[in-house]
Amino acid sequence: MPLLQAGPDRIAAAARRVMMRCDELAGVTAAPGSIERVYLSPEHARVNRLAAAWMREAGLRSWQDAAGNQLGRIERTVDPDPAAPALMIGSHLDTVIDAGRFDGILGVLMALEVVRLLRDPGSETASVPLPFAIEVVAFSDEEGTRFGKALLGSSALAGTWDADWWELTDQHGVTLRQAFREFGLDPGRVGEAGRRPEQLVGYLEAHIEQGPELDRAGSPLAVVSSIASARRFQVTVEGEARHAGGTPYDMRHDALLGASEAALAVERICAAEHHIVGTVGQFEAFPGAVNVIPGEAVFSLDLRGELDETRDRVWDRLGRELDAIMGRRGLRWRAVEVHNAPAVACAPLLRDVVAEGIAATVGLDAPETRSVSHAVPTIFSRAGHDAMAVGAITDVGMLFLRNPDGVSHHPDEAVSAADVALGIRALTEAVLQLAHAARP
Ligand code: HGY
Ligand code: MN
Ligand code: MN
Repeated sequence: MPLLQAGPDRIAAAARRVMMRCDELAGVTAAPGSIERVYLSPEHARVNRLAAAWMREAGLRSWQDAAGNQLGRIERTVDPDPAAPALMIGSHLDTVIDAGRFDGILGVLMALEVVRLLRDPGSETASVPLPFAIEVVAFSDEEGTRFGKALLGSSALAGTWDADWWELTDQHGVTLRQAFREFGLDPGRVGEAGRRPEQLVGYLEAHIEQGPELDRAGSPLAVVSSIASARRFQVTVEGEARHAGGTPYDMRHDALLGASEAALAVERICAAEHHIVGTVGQFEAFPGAVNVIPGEAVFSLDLRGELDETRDRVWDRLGRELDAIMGRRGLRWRAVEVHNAPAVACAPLLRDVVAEGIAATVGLDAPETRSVSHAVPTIFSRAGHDAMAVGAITDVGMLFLRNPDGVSHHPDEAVSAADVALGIRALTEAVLQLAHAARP
């Protein structure tokens, strides 16, 4: 029995507001004509101010934490207590370069609409007692675009910040420590962003699917089962720079060709595995002169898998393959790991309430004998999310929305207002189902 009492017009208006705000946030960019908003940038500060204003307008108390995450909170209606544990709902506001306007942003804005619906004095929903506080979170760096290490904002909130990260540098050589200070944050106080498990009831994140499964299945929504484990490396190949004209092939140690063979080996080896993907997204050759054989090549490797073990086995296999390639070409190679996030399973209770929310929204009647979770589309997320970091301290659950053609990390990223309306209804219903299950 759905707990959310809100007419279709109310939900449609909420979806329109979300779509309008996605467009507004898309205009906050370091690169006019495209979307680029990285950690600790002026654009980050601007969207935090916007998010804070929207949080306050929705009735939340709002603050920026010691890692630059923007948060808002409403207290529980049952025995209000500012120290009461909170259900956290949100996603991230940072982007990749030349990004789409929904990755992360949609989840933050949908969370705000959930709170508006829960507090809507006109609706029956406001009468459902809330046994936990609700916090909306806009994480500040999920992508890792600026410093290479992803999930910095959510890692700070999870209390898993690593002091080694302070020396990470961006493309201009600015360290994370310097960028913190320039943004107005104190590196020595980043620990204050950390939350303890007992402060949280759980974490829910709505996100566009960054793949084509829902579109192919004709389903608007899905519950996420688990989130892929990820490792990121920077691989350097060293050969010998020589004259492009005078050097015969039997004397060449061309780093670019070795790295190119390695990139093709990544595709060949990962494609032969189940649920493993490897991507070379950055590739540079040095000295980068048209008439010099590249003496060095550097490329990124983004390696993901459903299980840590299979992902690590493939990494070992790739290492042996690179040894063979570089040995044959008289090259040397090394890899520096810049990111490592273990696979995270979504919690059964949160999977169930998200499934209940979807079922109530799309009208799925689960057979009595089986939990509704079995009747609702369920997806393993190959994309990484802040939920991976937050999973270190609390249960996590995710709701996916259909993304036509599955395009993401690209300006053509899309979601329909109709699916956003369904997503808002499902997410709100999930929160109400959780409140109902948690009632004293
Ligand atoms: O890379 C990812 O999977 C996420 O979009 N940051
Ligand atoms: Mn994202
Ligand atoms: Mn992303």
